[in-house]
Parts: sequence; structure tokens; C-alpha cells
Amino acid sequence: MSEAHHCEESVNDAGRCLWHPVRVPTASREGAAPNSGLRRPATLTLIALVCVLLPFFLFLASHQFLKTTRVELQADLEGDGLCETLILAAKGRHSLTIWRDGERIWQGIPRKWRAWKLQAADVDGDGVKEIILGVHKTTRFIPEPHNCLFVFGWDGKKAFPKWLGSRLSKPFVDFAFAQLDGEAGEELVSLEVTRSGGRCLVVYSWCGFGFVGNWQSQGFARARLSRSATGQVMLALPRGRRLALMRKGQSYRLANAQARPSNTFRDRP
Ligand SMILES: [Ca+2]
Ligand SMILES: [Ca+2]
Repeated sequence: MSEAHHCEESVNDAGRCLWHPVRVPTASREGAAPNSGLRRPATLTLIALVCVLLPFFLFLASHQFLKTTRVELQADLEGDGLCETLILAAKGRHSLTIWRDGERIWQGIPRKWRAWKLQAADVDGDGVKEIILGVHKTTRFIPEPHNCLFVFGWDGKKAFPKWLGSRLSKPFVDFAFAQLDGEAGEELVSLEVTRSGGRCLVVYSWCGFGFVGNWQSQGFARARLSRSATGQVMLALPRGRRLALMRKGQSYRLANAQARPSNTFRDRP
């Protein structure tokens, strides 16, 4: 190791300060850490660990909603007056389980589809409820993971796909089903993303082979889909403002409803 000289202070018998040259390693003179050669591998190891672990933690964060999602609802899927129990949970390979009289009769919906919402509604108006799932996945036409609406029928033993929608008229962040027009079949109400990044409500009805749009609300900078205590579809806005979705003639409108103290605005995945 190269060396350099500098002066070191001492005191002689007369109490005067003396300066003596001493030899010190060049690295110390330049202020570098004496063991920097050892620290460099440690730093590289730390960077490598971050590179390896960061995607893992990002993956966990993106699936956090699945870990906390557990939806259970009762629905008469066969129209026989007896309710089946539908449980959506991120456990095991499949996320949807259907039980009857305490017996598991069907399990399906791959967990990798990242199902985030479960509803049961009579979509087509035949008097029997369908199973509707919001999932977050890629599709043949849209390679990026996005929200999709999947409708399944039930044959008494298993669910079968009835309508697997790659997307609605625009990207959507939430949905609900409600009887709005008094005619057979529940209408689909979706909270969709406008071109400016805001939110709007869109009402659809079943047309035999899919959903057709009936009405679209104005855009709102921030909004969340909710339900009133009586099940009415509501739009929650900032500062506790709420609008109720109502039928008006052959169309729809949003009417002011009683405000609530606070609203949170967290999109579905
Ligand atoms: Ca039906
Ligand atoms: Ca209807």
C-alpha cells in the first residue's frame, strides 16, 4: 500500500507543541474508508437483493386485494327455493366455491384470474340468477391485465360461461346489478373511466347475447359506486355528496340524495 506523510502533534518537556511527520496509508489521507474494498461487495449484494426482492414485494402488493377478499353470498341458482352459498376467496387454486346444505358441490375460477367482485343476479330475465364475477386478467384482445366482467350460468352441478366480456364500452372500475326498468332482468350499472380520467355511470341491459348500453351519466372527477340501505345504486362524490340513480321515463338520471360524512375513493384493481 502506498504511504504519505503528515504531521502529528505532541508536547515536549517545556510544554511546547511539536509536530512530527508520521506515515499513514494514502487511502486514509484521501478520506476513503480503509475497508472500502470490503464494503463494495456488500453494497453489490444489497443491490442484488433489492433487485430480487422488489418484484416479489410488488407482486405481493398487487395481490393484496386478493388476500383480503372474501365474499360470501346466498343465491337461489336453480330457482327451486333453496339457496346455494357462494364463497369467493383467494385460497388454493380456485377462487369460487359453491356449497349446498353444507356440501361443496363445485369449485372453479382460476385464482390467477384475480377475481375481485362476486354478484348473483338474473341478468337475462329468465327468473334464474346468474353468477357474475369481476376479474382482472389479460384477454385475447387486450394483452394487459384489466378488469373484465364474466357471467356464468349454473346447471345444478357446475358453473358454465355465459358471457365473458373482455371489456365494457370503456375501462371500468366497479359494477353492480339492479332492477331499474321494471322489466325482466336486472340492469348492469358500471363505473367507467372517462377519457379525462374521471368517472361516469353507464347503465346496460341484456340483449340476448351481451349487454347493450342504455344511458351514460356526466363525468365526475372522483366518484365511487355504492348502495343505499335499501339497495338503491348510488354514486358517492367528494365531501359526502351522494347521487341516487333513478329511472326517468325511458332513460335515467342522477338525483341528489342525503349526504354522508365521508367517502373514500379506492378503485377496484
Ligand atoms: Ca337468468
Ligand atoms: Ca330490468
